[in-house]
Amino acid sequence: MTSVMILNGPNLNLLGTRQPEVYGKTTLADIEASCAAHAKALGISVTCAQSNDEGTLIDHIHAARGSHDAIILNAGAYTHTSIALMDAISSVELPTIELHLSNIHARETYRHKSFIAPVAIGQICGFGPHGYILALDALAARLSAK
Ligand code: CA2
Repeated sequence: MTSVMILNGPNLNLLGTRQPEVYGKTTLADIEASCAAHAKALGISVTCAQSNDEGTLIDHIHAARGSHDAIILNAGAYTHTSIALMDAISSVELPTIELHLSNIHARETYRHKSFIAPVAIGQICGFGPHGYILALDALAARLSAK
């Protein structure tokens, strides 16, 4: 069975509890539950993880090699700063979708730069929690076509 790792980075554990005007009222647990349900309908499996620590995120990416077929990564603010995360994605050679709840291109200019984008197969941003569902659909289509 196709297996996807969904990895969320710093502060995303606070979703639904703080700044709902920016990031909405949906919690990370809600997102993970809807991803699990949608993955089941697609006939794929998902594993979800979140960390506020850059090194732990890199460890999850390394561990995905051999156990998962693809990654959905919302690296949070590390998107805009982390060459280490870029190198980790590059090294595992797994198709990775860069995901953001907000439209990073419509926000502050420092959010326009992504170190993940050059090593991702694509970027989904601006669709809120539904972006994760779009990412699962995109991966299901891509992996079944191979
Ligand atoms: O839009 C996204 O998904 C982001 O990855 C979210 C990051 C931000 O730094 C990126 O530029 C875009 C921030 C996540 C912070 O999450 C919070 C959730 C609730 C309350 C406070 C922060």
